[in-house]
Amino acid sequence: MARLRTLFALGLTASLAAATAQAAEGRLIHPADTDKDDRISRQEWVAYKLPAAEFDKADTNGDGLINGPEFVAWRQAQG
Ligand SMILES: [Ca+2]
Ligand SMILES: [Ca+2]
Repeated sequence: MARLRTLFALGLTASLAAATAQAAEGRLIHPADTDKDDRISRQEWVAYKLPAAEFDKADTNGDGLINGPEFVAWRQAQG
């Protein structure tokens, strides 16, 4: 019984590690991210001479920051 519990704990740890790895892959590495928090703020977006109107289109979850997946989706929408 104790052995089963240990196996379960190991499985849980492994899935948490996988989730962390996926989040890391979603990191945004972009020169506009001048404070290197892996998000582009509105100030960073405008400072990088990107159109302010496009910020709202790119920020699909409306949290005021462009994360990696949002930026990739916006770039793909640009064609
Ligand atoms: Ca930033
Ligand atoms: Ca966002």
